[in-house]
Amino acid sequence: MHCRLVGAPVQDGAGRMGCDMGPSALRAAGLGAALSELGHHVTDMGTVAPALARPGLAHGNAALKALPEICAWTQAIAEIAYTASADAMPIFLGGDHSISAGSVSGVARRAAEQGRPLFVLWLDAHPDFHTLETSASGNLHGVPLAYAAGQAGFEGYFPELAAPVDPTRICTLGLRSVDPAERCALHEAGVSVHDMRAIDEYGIAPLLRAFLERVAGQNGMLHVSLDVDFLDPSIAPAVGTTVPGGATFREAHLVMEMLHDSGLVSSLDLVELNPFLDERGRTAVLLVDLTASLMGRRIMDRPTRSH
Ligand code: 4U7
Ligand code: MN
Ligand code: MN
Ligand code: MN
Repeated sequence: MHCRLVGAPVQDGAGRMGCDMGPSALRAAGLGAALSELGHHVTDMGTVAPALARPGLAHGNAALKALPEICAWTQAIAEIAYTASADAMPIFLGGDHSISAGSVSGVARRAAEQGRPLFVLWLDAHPDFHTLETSASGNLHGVPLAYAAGQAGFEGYFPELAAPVDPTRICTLGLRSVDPAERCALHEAGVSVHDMRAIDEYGIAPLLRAFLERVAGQNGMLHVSLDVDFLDPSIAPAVGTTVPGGATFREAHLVMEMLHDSGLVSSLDLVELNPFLDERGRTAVLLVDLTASLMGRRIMDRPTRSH
């Protein structure tokens, strides 16, 4: 596989500073080498340069922070996502989760052009399904999934979507912090929601397997968006929005291993890593190891594998 690393050092979408160091930490933790060792061809495309922010872009929701800046980043990241996905699997190194407004919309444009449905797996404690109107914190890392899914209210601010993702092709896994407006919007849009309670009750594997069967059945492409806070804070402290009760080390690796075996993943975000909050790089190393599992590292070969 040809992987293209894209650095997206955005921090203005999060409530705390430090996510701009995420791409550097992931590189320092050995992401490129881990992929090469698995036999992949790796191209590091460097760092996205944001378009110039449009001055005077104001919104009725006065809580919104850095709206012109995030709109400009979204434009630039969507462009590179579209280009990078032409001949390779892009891996977006965040940056806070607002970068996914660009990565998802860019790969969605590519999928639409290829006539294939795009599915999105959102691994996160939060659904990030706020609109510009409903965000109370004003932190724009809380809106990217709603934007990419074509929810109303982004027009005139965020770039126009070439191809909105059908909300019924989105699956969120690991939720444990959902605001009332998001709960309502997710339900109305028909997003598949598996919260931590569902994971506890049924196990993570059957929930993911059902989604992957749906993607495979429709010959879909699959974008995976991994927010650090999907993971339990005890194993992944380097994130500004910790929520207790997240995925365990083995649950997270199992998700990645199953994704690898599915052969369906066509693009990936690694987001919300805040190296300023890390403990000697352990969260960055965990993200590299999870990516390695997604890209084919395995404990033992599986004799039952049929393809
Ligand atoms: B992340 C929140 F209120 N919903 O809007 C908000 F709980 O990318 C959190 O998933 C958003 O980390 C978290 O600020 C965004 C809050
Ligand atoms: Mn998120
Ligand atoms: Mn989150
Ligand atoms: Mn977060």
